[in-house]
Amino acid sequence: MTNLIYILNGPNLNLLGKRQPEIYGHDTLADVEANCAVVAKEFGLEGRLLQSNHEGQIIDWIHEARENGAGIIINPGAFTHTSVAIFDALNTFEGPVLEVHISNVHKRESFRHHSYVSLRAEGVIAGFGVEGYALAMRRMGSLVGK
Ligand code: CA2
Repeated sequence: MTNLIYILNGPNLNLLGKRQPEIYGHDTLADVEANCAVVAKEFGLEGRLLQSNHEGQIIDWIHEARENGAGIIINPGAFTHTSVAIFDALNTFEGPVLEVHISNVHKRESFRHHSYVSLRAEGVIAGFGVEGYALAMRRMGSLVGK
């Protein structure tokens, strides 16, 4: 049984901590990875954080997770609101899926209120800043950890 949790991030999230700190905060994806690693260890899990600006790459990683992932934490970025392809890929994954948004998407433009991924996710965290990732990892510990 694998203990690997994929932490997938979509377009523009490579800029985390570098642009628009008023919306997305000052922490970088490297900080997110470090915070998740601490929580993952508590539960005997390992996190693998990945980011891509390309939809197909994210789908390929979801397929990879089908082979060796125990769970997926995903912030699909803007693909959240547009991608039936990511939704379809997540539906081929058998473990738990948790959706994270740094900002409170429900307080923002109406086009951010709908998520294809939420139709698949066991849980959704939005508006908790980057802390949402570590909270999702804690929940993953309850769902699949030791
Ligand atoms: O709140 C979130 O986490 C989002 O998934 C972020 C997406 C947005 O399209 C979603 O509606 C909500 C945008 C990611 C942009 O990431 C940046 C990070 C830092 C600076 C600029 C962009």
